[in-house]
Amino acid sequence: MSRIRSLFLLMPTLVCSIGVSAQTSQFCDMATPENIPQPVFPVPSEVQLAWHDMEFYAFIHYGINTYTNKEWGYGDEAINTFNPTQPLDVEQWVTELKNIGCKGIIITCKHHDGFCTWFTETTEHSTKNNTTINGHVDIPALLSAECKRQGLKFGAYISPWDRNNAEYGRAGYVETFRNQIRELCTNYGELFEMWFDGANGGDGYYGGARETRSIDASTYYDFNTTFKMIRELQPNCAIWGWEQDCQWVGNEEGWAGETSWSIYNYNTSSSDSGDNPYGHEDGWRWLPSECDAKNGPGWFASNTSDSQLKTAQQLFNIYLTSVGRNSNLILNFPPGKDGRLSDATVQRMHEFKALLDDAFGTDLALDKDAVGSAERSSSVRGKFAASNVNDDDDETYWALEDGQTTGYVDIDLGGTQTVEYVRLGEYIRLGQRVKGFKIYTYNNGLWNEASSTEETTTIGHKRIVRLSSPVSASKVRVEITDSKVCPLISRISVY
Ligand code: FUL
Repeated sequence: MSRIRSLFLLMPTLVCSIGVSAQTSQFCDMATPENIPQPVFPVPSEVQLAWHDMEFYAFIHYGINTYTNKEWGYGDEAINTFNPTQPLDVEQWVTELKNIGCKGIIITCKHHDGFCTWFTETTEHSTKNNTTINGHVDIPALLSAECKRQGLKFGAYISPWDRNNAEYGRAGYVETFRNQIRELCTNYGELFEMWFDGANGGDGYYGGARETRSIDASTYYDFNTTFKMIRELQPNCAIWGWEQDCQWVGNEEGWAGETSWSIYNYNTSSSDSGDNPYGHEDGWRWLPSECDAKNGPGWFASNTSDSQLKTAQQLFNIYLTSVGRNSNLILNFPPGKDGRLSDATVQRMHEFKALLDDAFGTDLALDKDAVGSAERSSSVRGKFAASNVNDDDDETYWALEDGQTTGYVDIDLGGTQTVEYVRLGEYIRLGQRVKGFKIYTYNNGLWNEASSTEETTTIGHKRIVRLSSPVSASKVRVEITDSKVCPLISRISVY
């Protein structure tokens, strides 16, 4: 065991003995009759816990590039290039995204081209100066209101790199950029996530200079000051990137590792950006991954994107390899020139939704008899019972005694069923623990180990295992075969 790791495991004991804040002391209940397990550090913050629960949300790339068929605008586009042929139908965006299960939407408020799609005071390069019939719109205002109306969370993408701004690369831009973020944090209600793209510097228009500007992203933006401001203005907002609350998974194909730790060992003294689909078993800080993926060929809609959309099965596979592997999924659905999601896009979304419903529509394990190989003692009856895994409450969990790192839960499905997916979850508030597990199915008096195409190593917030083929079973067993310390399992669902 590394020295850092052993220090973290010791931390609760040290902290308890010197007596500290209320927040820490909730982890120091060892001595109480309830017998709450100690945390395994690092553990997620409250912001990160809420972020994990978001699981699946949408990206919307929409702006000047939608009208130029480009992915990266140069920054010299005329303001009226942004020219929606119809009034923006944000109601349609939110309705369709909600229908496929997205819990929130993050929209590009400014991409690398520098065009601000809100009525900003920081630059003239904004929809506020657009004189087309439908282009004079404050898009975050419209979208955040519609998200609120339909019960989705709202988030903002803002590109640090700005190819329009004459001051980009110089001191002046840093304050402008911070003011843009301040506006987004102040005028559009609660943000659940802010996305700070890592693409930085290069050639651009830069107010007419048309040159290449390079910056050192680690110092230029003075992000420490900016992030402090965001935390004051939006205390519940997760900051994406720059080693804050969640990180890029390291690819844009929508997959995290089969082994996927939400903890990470990034090196603050190097340029390691923390991008990694696997995490680190002995990581020193909580830094979970987010998978960003496109529904078609580009991030922005183009004249040809409708003919190149991913199939519903591809989207479903992305869901399994991201949300199903302890990562969050941000899936991009870009509106077209008419300010609507195209008919082809919507049809594909409906097909995708049908696959999700077909796979996960009925939890066969819900509230069925669950029996554990053992159960942690507590003065509170049922506190750590096996029945906590299938009560549809992720705040309750099955636990073993300290020092016990293996054990199993059997769930009686109440009759023979066809089983194809098993979904698991750990009670991550007290740290990510499980390193290995196996699934067994019971049929005709025999237990058989279920085969899966996936490594069954980590669980984390959420793990979905698809069996190699559907199996008839009257019981399902989930056996924890290896864990850092006693496992805490909050969820076993069977589909
Ligand atoms: C990248 C950008 O360069 C792409 O245009 C897109 O916005 C993607 C989500 O992030 O870094």
